[in-house]
Amino acid sequence: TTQQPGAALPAAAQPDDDLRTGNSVEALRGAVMAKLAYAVGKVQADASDRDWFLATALAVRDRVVQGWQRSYHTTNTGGTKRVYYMSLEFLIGRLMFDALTNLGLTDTMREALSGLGVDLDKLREVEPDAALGNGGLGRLAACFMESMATLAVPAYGYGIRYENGLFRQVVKDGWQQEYPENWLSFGNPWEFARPEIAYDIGFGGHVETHQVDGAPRYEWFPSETVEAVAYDTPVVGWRGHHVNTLRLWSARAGDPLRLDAFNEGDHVGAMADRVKAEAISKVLYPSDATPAGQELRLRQEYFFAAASLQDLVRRHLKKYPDLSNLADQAAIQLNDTHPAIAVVELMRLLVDLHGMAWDDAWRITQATFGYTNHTLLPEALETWPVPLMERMLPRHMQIIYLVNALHLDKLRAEGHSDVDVMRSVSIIAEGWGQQRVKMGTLAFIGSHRINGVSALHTDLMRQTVFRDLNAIYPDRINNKTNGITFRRWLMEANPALTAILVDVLGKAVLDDPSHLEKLAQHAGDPALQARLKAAKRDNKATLGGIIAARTGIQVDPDAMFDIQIKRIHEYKRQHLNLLETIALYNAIRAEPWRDWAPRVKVFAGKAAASYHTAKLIIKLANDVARVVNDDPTVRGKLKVVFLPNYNVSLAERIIPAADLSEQISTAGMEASGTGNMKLALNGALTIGTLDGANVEIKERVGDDNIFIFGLTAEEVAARHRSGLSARETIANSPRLAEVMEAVSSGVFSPDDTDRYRDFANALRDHDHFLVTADFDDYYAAQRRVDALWRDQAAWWRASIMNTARVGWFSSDRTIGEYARDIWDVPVRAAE
Ligand code: F58
Repeated sequence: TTQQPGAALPAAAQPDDDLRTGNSVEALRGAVMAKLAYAVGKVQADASDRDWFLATALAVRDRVVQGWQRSYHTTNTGGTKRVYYMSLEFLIGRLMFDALTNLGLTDTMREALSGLGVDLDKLREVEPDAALGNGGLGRLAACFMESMATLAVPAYGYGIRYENGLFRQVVKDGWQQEYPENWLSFGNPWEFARPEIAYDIGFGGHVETHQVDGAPRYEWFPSETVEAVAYDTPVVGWRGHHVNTLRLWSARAGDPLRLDAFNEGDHVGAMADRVKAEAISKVLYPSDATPAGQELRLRQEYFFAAASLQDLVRRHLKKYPDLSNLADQAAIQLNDTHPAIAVVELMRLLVDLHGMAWDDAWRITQATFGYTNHTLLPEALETWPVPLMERMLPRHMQIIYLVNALHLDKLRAEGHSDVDVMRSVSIIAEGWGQQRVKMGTLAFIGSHRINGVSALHTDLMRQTVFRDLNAIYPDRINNKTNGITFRRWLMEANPALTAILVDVLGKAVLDDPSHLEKLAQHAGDPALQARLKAAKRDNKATLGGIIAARTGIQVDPDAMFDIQIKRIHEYKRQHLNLLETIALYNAIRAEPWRDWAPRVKVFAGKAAASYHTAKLIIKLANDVARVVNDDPTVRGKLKVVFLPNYNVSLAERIIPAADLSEQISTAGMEASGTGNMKLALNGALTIGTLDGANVEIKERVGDDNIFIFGLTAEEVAARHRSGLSARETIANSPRLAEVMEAVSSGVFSPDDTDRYRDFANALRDHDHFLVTADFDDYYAAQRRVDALWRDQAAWWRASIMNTARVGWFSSDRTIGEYARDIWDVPVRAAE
């Protein structure tokens, strides 16, 4: 059809503010049409889904901005303390349904668009998934941002606006390949560029000392400066009461072009400085396999820490004459050690730039910072070579030495002398052939509170990595068990379940998840069970469609969906699951007539690009899938799927379709886990080890409603000390021996029979992650899962108990605890 020019333009009858803020079907429809015409520049007849998405997002954004400005005003005039959540990762995913849900506009918008012949759920799928994070740590930051807005905690998230988020995973012949994910290529309707908010960030150069009033003053003369430019994204909380800001920094070269060089014909060289400067915000987590990669990572850390501190100091000084009351006005939370250099930068700002006395500056710094630890794995604890620090941040290195010297002097004065203790609490590590700065120790010393992310993890922090520091400062370490935002992980991801919950429990459950507990009374109700089962079956059918589209594999929505979704890592033990899958496959083939509980095993997750074993595990999953899925004897009983390119949006589809949640890390290694919470909330039963937050999930859902197996953290530690051999374990388990032999000899890799030889031998020789030690117990637990599945009434009873009992894992509860115990800020009372 041909469209009359102008015919698609929005009705002039609509008053302007109605187009901006009106929430009726007509107002929203008019608003989207106006955006399509005037912001996107398209007529309806030519508009693609992407154009409609942009127009819709911009119309929704207008409605967010109102509350944003109100919140800004209230915070500014109220003189309330602000929270600054500093994180190198914000795994926010798609944002349209966050805004619609929290503003209560989803249904109205759906109706408004349908009047234009546009399907909101189709638009949902064209929004790029902002993958500005690797996994749990980044997603936690995103959930926290939403909960801080919900609880009206005045907060800024500070991070980096990576041009390329986490890579897009393509699986070719079973092998992972990485492709760049340019989420910004079609524009980002949620952000506001703030080119006027820009700070100079220095690198390199030298330090000069001069005397001021008889005392030395230090001045850093960087040899290079990069500009940090702000981009703001509003984060709207539940029911739209409060809106906070996620401020992400983009790197910009001071001078975009060396015009002299360009005019002399050196077109590429003329831009070299710019390329180097702007590399800082090019990619999330540059590979640290090379020195250049490590250096870039440290540049990212300092870049965003320094920009954020300049920003918050400027905000403070707009209101107060000096920085002496900074700690009363600002709480800065360090999301892991990645922003820990901020401790040193704040000292530099206070002492070198604002002339504050060292001791006062240190007191303020400590009172301002809190530090969250997310891992105890030694290989994941950040340390930086002193020579690199000295070259890149010479003044910071001096400050670190002084902080360390004063810290160790104070301990000596208090009577500490043990060399091992002094070595462990020193910020500088000797050895490995070179000195390194331990960022965890720096963050600990520079903070008034240090927290772990589950009860077990916090205990292990006290016993292992921070044992000596904890003995000296026993009040600093505290626990803050992670949580998830129920708006995204229940209401947006699983509208069918949400509708049932509202029906049974009343609308109040949307505001206060403690109402979920009442569901337990109905756990045995056959009618409720039937409704939930039907809703889950629909979710499984939808996921089945995605599986078929992406992999060509057909799955049966009536089979048990057994799900392991997370980064691929040996400590998370996807290979334990695969070995069990093979054992089950063998068992079914041996006795195909038995009444096996039909299962679909779904794996999804990305491996770090340079992590060879993790990539081999992906290949093994695909190899096992091919053999199992092609075998007619197990047809209808077992399917194996590796679903490529796991991300937040895919998680939103998988989680509501899960029956069984695999949380099978080596005990003591998974700090908390948060996928475990999302899956349990959506009614999946957990099979898991006593690790991370699984322990607390078990305490809440009850032993009958969870499948626990394997060594405890203590037993794992004892095993590691004893050095028990895996060969013996394998020899004692005929089932495991058979599986190991099959993998090792190439049963699943007939095209390359040596493919898994070394991998199998590594399990036989070291098995650091105790896959073999836990195998038999895991297999037995899986057979208990089968037995329960065969009793569907009992299964659904347990499923309901999971949903009913995990309300505590709301990130609103977690943020409430941070606000009370670490930040000392009030939160908005529940409705
Ligand atoms: C995760 N850490 C923990 N790190 O593994 C998980 O148990 C916990 O639930 C979660 O944090 C939230 O507390 C995590 O995701 C990373 O992604 C690192 C980021 C920096 C590069 C190496 C991975």
